[in-house]
Amino acid sequence: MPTSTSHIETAYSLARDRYGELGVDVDAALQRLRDVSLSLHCWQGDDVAGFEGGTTEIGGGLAVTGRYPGRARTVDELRDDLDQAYRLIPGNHRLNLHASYGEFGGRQVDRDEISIEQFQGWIDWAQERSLGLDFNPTYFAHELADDGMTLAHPNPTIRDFWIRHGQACRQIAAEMGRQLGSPCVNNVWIPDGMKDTPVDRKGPRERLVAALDEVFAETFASSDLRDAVECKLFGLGSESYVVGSHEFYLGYALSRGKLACLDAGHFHPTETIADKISSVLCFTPEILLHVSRGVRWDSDHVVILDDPVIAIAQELVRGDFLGRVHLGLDFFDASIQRVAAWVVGARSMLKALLAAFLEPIARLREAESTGDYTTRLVLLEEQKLLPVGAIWDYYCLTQDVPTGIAWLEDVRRYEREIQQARQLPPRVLNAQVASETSSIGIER
Ligand code: RNT
Ligand code: ZN
Repeated sequence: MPTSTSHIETAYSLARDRYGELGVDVDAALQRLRDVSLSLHCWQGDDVAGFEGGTTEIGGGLAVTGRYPGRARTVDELRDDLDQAYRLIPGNHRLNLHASYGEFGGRQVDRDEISIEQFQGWIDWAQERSLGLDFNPTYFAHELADDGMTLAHPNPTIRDFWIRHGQACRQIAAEMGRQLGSPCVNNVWIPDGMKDTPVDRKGPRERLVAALDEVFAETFASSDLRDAVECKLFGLGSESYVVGSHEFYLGYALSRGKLACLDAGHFHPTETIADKISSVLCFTPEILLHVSRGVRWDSDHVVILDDPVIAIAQELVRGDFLGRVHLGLDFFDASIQRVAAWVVGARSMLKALLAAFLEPIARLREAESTGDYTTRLVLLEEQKLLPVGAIWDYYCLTQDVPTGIAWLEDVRRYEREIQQARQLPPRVLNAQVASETSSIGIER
């Protein structure tokens, strides 16, 4: 049985007093949490398949594993699933679209030919819901990306194709930002790299600089568009060399006034991104984070409330960086309920931020600045078991989303009523239609 409202309110009031004793203003923390907007990635809903209708494998060194039934197969299904996810995540959040998720209407529109036409439906949909949109060119799952090179490709014809794709995406993204009145972050990630040790590390990087400069040649208002570039250490099939490495894109972003995108799964397996935030933000006004979870490799597991995520949230809050950091989620797990995956990931990120807003930061700072590292350590340990869960429940209550795990019931109902029919193979559906029609006397 779900916890009653009065229990939640009582627990909240006790918890608030407890935090108050440490000098923490809980109401102010909740106000700050309300202002946080995460960009929910569309690709968790359909295993990064998109709507181009081709049969090309995902490629690009990305891998989605699992066969949980009910994957969204159409734009409408994905929108239904997103609506369901947003209903269960407290706050107002954004949607992050990939270029392969346009409304192509069964037509073959190649990547270098896409335009706002295929995305106006998404903008209208977002407008109705007061959602901001973010965007990504799709440099994978395409025959011209099959050999593992796109913008850094040695063949100028292929390179130019991908440059045109990048340019088209910026036009679309800027128009999304303009119409929605909220800058659209357009994030460039390319898979380019090599499985085995290359002898020429320089050539592809020089080509990539030149190609990116062409992609970014057109100027757009920063109120409409923000460009980001995402680095990576390695991918499947690009284990030995990735053209767009961390140093490459950090240099590119800093020299060209772009946002560096730090993905939590794109560094050495034991390397976390929390410590990078305050360094990079010394030199650039804004960055993009892809909050993800690598398990042994860049596996894009669903985000949970683990130490790396807690550390990211602490850095964002302690450094007062939330106004300068765009927060995107990036994971794709096809082994569990896909709507639940979104909800768990988003709620965990928000929980981490709530915990960070609730830190007794004044006392921690004072201890540190006076060299009292003992008190700092004791306080940091103490705060781990403070009643943040009671504050979270109350936040969910006030935001009109289910508290505790009651949201899972909601997902299960949605799964039964909406997603289950998607599991039926066409033969079964046809047979069903046939039996229904024959029972009312219609000839097949
Ligand atoms: C790939 C990058 C990239 C993708 C999405 C689908 O390693 O993380 O952000 O996950 O573009
Ligand atoms: Zn990413």
